[in-house]
Amino acid sequence: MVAADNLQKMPKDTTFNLAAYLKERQKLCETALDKSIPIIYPEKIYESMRYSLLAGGKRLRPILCLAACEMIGGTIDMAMPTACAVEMIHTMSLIHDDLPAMDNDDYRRGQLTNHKVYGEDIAILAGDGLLAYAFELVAMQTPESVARERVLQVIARLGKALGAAGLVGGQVVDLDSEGKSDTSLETLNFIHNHKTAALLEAAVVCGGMVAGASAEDLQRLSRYSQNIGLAFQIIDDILDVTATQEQLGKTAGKDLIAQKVTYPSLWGIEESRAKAQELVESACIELDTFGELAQPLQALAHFITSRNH
Ligand code: GRG
Repeated sequence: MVAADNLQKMPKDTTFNLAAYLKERQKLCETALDKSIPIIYPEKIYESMRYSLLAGGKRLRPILCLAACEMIGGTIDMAMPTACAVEMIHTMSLIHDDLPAMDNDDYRRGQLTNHKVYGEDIAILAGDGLLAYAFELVAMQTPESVARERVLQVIARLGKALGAAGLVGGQVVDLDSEGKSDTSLETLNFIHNHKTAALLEAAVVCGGMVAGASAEDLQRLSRYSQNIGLAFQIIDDILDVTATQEQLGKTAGKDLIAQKVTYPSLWGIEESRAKAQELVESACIELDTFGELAQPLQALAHFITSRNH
């Protein structure tokens, strides 16, 4: 959930109430996610999937997906299955990232990691289950008002964002770079453009696709989200050194322990913050052409740099 002190740092906007917007959207997403996975036999796997999926989290990706769809002229109903799918994919990537074979973390979203509660075998399968179900959800539950061709485009875009050309590729290079103090800025950008920005981009672009955005508008959405994706990661790196475990809901200071090169380790904290701010400004400019309709996505971009968890 969004901390009030965080929102006070947001640029003043007399017409758009981001705090109220986030609260309402988070609630909508929580309800849809809760309904999406009932517990049936074999209960253990559904419980494990729900344990991580419903553990809180900012729900930034589904909220971005819904906002992009609405900006282009679509409805929440049209985008909700895609929004939930993106959150399921994000959650599965967190479950697998936390495994002993990867980041080996004990805490996530303020609670014990999935494998600490259910064991490694079930945690791997819970991630697999969420990933598979995400695609089924988009294919089967996107309403008829969305042309099937668009649904196909969304499925393809999500697949591309996750595989070796996206999250998986970014994670591989990230694992390779552990303990290497000579990691270049180019490699660091590769890692985060793939590991973090790719899914944020897919969330936004797929939201636009569902609503039938033109190729030109999809390009704008893509540039907007690449910029906020990198800004998001820069802030994530800063928080890793400045925030507490309670604020983060996961172990703080992990990058230092893993001897990872990060944006603050290359540029320092103040310059990193300034770069993140620049990226957010560039992201917002991409959407100026949509006028007032762009307010939610522009406010969400600013939220990324002002967050404290
Ligand atoms: C996708 C097939 C497939 C495999 C996963 C493990 C892996 C491959 C990739 C790692 C991806 C990863 C963990 C990226 C980090 C992204 C990131 C900055 C997460 C934190 O996001 P927040 O702050 O978290 O939005 P909440 O909990 O608020 O949702």
